[in-house]
Amino acid sequence: MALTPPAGDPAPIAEPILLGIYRNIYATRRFELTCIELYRQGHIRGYLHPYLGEEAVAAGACAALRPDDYIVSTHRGHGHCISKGADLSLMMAEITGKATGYCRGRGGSMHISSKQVNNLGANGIVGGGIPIAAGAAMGIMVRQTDQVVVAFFSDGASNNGVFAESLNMAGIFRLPVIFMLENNHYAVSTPIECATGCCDLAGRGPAYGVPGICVDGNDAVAVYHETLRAAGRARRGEGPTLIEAKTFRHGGHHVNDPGLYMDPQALAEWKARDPLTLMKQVIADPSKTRIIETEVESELEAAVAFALRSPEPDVAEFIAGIPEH
Ligand SMILES: Cc1ncc(C[n+]2csc(CCOP(=O)(O)OP(=O)(O)O)c2C)c(N)n1
Ligand SMILES: [Mg+2]
Repeated sequence: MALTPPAGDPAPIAEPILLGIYRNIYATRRFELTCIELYRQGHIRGYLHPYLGEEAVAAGACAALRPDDYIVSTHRGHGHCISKGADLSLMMAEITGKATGYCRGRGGSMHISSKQVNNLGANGIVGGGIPIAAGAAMGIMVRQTDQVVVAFFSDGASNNGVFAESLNMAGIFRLPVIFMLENNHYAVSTPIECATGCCDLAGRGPAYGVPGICVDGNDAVAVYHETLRAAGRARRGEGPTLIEAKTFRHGGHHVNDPGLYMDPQALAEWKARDPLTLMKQVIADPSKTRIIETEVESELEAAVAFALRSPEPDVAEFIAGIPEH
């Protein structure tokens, strides 16, 4: 399979970018653990799909983007939103269904979106965000700006028809879109080996004229470099890229799924390569990571307090209004 080989010797990353990546991995980790706690206490209802273990994909990818670039997210989308720069208080209020949230409490965890940070939205429909990203990229092409769109989605979504249709369209029109396939090796309880006969999903890209690249999704720095390269190609009018970031969930599909079907040895191996630990090793200065951790903890504490004291949406206005932020 003709995959584009990983390019060697990327330029070193400036320290503020590395610290930003660490901040987003740490913030996502702590945000997800806090959400699980709030779910157990009954403050969050419905489904909750933690991004635990996959944080480096969003943090690495979004660090390579500009504020005016777009992302399209998934049902497992808190990490994408945080890494694109979202406010933790407005996110927490949204996820707890409060009127002060990003979408006035109407979206919740699986439909959070934010005009402020150009997050075109999470999506409860698996694969539903992929054509939205291609459409947004078409809009960029028509407006002739040099923005890019990153579509996050996972292995299960890549077996849906919309994946093929979107890659085909992106290949034809050379759309400025990056397809970020977060291969966490499961779609609910179905392991990837039972869902596809091919081993590298990035290999599907060249079939549509889209370069396909595999990257270690637990290595945020590697994800950053590949995204930066793909974004550069897109901005120069050279078209889309499919990046397969290989990673693993640290638990079940959703908060109430103990994940007993997961291969314990694989889980242990991936946990030993925890993206948070790996990024801490890259920074290699505990005094710097400690400052970030302290800042995130107080932001998170304020976010929970804000969400819990915020009012529920007014039922009388339920069908009126669009997201404010
Ligand atoms: C179109 C569609 N089919 C099925 C579902 C039910 N469903 C919700 S999550 C999920 C698994 C998705 O797997 P994957 O795309 O690998 O995402 P991951 O959960 O691994 O992030 C399924 C089948 C859905 N929400 N939408
Ligand atoms: Mg998956």
